[in-house]
Amino acid sequence: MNKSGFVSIIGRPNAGKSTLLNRLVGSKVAIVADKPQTTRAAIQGVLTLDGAQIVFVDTPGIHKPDTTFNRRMMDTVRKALEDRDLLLYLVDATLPFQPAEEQALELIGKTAAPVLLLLNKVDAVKEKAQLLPLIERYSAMGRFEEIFPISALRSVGLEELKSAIVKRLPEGPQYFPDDYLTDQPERYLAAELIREKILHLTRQEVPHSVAVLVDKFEETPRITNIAATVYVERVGQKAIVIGAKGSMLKRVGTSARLEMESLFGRKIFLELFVKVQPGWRENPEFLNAIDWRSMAGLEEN
Ligand SMILES: Nc1nc2c(ncn2[C@@H]2O[C@H](COP(=O)(O)OP(=O)(O)OP(=O)(O)O)[C@@H](O)[C@H]2O)c(=O)[nH]1
Ligand SMILES: [Mg+2]
Repeated sequence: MNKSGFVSIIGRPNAGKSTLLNRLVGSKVAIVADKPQTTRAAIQGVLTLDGAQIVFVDTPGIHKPDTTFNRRMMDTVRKALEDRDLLLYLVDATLPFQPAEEQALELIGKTAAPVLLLLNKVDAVKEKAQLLPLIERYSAMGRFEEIFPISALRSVGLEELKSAIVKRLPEGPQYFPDDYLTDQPERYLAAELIREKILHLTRQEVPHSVAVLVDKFEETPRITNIAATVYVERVGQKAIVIGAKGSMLKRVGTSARLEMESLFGRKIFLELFVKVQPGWRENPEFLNAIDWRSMAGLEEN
């Protein structure tokens, strides 16, 4: 008998959802950064086990949207709550209960799927007793079937978690081949890796203002030629992303290229450009252009 199903990973920004997805599928499919709203689209990561296939869906952090772009992100989250076999609700357990968590909990209150609560980042919690008030607070809601303390970063508690997930999956076919890891095209992952490096190297308002579009993705027998444009919202941000004599853009390009070479298993030639696109977060055409699913005419799932 084979089991399979769709499992969405949800929670507040920065809880560690993308880190968890990468650990669960054993490969980097989603970018990770210590900045809220790193993930902007739903990303599938597929784990194929003996007799079971789990399609995880990583989602943007649940937040109060203030731009058209952020409203689209929240639409993505809402879609990822529909028709799921199971939801994983991730919380940063190094923090006391956050009032902002209420909005996120309200969303899952309206869904039908069973939910597991994952108290993440326990590697950074010195006194385990610190978890007790959180456990009490969340148990009292009566919405969670089970609570797992985990560390996505250090892969602690993930085997128990996988077993608990498989146990709850319905009987079903294997949807994807054994070696299938994600629904994202390499072209989109390349843009994401470039954005990740910028998130790591810049701060304050720059991360939110950055979008990356791959203009060329050309595979030749020896090398893949990639050209991408980094969009920012203001001239000052362009200066930051380029850096003195191009030093910042060079660091971004080199680290993105090295990671692409290791992930794609090929030599990469990467060219980066920086452009100012004022107000892109309110520009529907631009938002469609950075959303690979809408470009490919695909529905979100
Ligand atoms: N100490 C510790 N840090 C973690 C753990 N999991 C994730 N992090 C860190 O938390 C930060 C956010 O991780 P992400 O995986 O990007 O979080 P996210 O929930 O996907 O965030 P958004 O995409 O912005 O919603 C990164 O700096 C991670 O390294 C963990 O188990 N322990
Ligand atoms: Mg994320």
